[in-house]
Amino acid sequence: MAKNEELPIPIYNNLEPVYGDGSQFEEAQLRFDNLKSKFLQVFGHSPQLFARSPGRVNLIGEHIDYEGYSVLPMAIRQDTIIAIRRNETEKVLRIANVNEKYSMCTYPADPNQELDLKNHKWGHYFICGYKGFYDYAKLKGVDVGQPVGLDIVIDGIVPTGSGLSSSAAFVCSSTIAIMAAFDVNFPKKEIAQVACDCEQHVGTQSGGMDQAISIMAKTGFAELIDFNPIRATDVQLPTGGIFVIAHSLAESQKAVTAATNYNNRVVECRLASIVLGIKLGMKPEEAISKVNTLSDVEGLCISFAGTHNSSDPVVAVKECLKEEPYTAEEIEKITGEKLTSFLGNNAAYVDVIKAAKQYKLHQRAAHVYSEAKRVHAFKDVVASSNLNDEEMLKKLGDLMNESHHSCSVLYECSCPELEELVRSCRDNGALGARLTGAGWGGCAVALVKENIVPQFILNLKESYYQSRIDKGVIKKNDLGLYVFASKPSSGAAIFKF
Ligand code: NG1
Repeated sequence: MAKNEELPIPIYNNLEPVYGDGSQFEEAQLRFDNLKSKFLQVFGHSPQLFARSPGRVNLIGEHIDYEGYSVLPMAIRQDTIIAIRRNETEKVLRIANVNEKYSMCTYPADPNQELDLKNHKWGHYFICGYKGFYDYAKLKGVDVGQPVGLDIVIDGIVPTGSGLSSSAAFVCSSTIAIMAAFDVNFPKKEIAQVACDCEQHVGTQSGGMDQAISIMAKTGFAELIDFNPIRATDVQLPTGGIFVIAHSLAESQKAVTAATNYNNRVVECRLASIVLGIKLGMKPEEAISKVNTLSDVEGLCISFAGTHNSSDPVVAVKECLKEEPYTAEEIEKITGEKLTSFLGNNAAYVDVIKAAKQYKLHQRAAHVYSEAKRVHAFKDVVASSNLNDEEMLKKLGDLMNESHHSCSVLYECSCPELEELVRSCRDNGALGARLTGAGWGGCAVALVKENIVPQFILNLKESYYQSRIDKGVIKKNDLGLYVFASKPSSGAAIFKF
């Protein structure tokens, strides 16, 4: 049987395979009906087809996908649905949204257009998929003819700025919808890579986790996602534990803060890996041209650790990178080259260099290597035959707590609200809790024993949310949108009714 990642995106003629036959099905039915009416109302004709892709919660492995390391997320039921139709008469892309908050965006039907990143618009995420589709069709030698107009309506229910990957759900569903509108389909692993690469048009130098899980998820399983090439391995979680997702209510504006937060960390990791390479024997020119990520120099770090009777790359980090932050000048002295000269060909990196005052190479590298280990430890616990479910859950919770500590202290991607929320989850009986996704706001994920989930959520409402309801930050009736239990859901799909 072909592996999941080798298969094309499934095409269904009814909602059941994705949404089951319970209340989720009814909710989906309503959304699809509504989307169809909106499409008819805005464009005066019916959509050709629909595509959907889910958000995700990352269970462990934060900020390491772009360093080439495996991560362990699961898809959530919240998704983005797109209705699409080719429009041969008008050569424009008209992108509407069922949510009135987002007014219609129009773009030329030109796959070579550049996105205006200084003027961020919600429709940009669709254009990422549009550009990605044309680039990939060209690469594969698939003739899709001259660009035509597209009419699109979007319905996204993955909360934005929450670390649950609303952006990837949007980009993946866009990419798939466009492919389906042109009657082409590719293996899931290729689409995941295309969606990952093309999301970079919006300015973040993201890794491939979100797109990979959104495309390849399977109901009932978390997935261990490996990169280069992208692969997904099913991970069956132990029974008796449930993941509860809770929003800190601090919005994480990843695209807007990229230069000081997300992309800054990508650059710090790149610099850490180059400096490690040089300190461990590489020539500066060689390190600059060959080393891109911390995984590229892991072998050198492990060899070094071996001389200290260890196999832990963090030993090399401790020995070779000072704890005090580096200035640009200090790094340039080691590399013998200006940062702008070897990072200058990437506009996002240039923005980082302009904004950064110092670079915390030691801390970022220590986080990445230790977090990469925790992912494997998590997978090994789940696969272990010597532990009962109770013992497994306890160990998984401990790993999640360690991951949070590392994100917070070494990677500095937490924020006061997330710290309070994670503490509150633990105080209310979670076996483990951590920030999830990019951080700097957004959600926490807590591992909770199944039999206490309702009480846990009630207590969390009292301890974390009530004061925010009182201050008018959220409405009491909307609480279900901000804190909910989640089971592993299915991945991307196309619907032709
Ligand atoms: P979110 O939480 O969706 O912003 C981002 C990146 C991931 C990964 C995590 C941190 C995108 C689309 N996704 O996720 O690739 O690096 O941060 O682990 O930028």
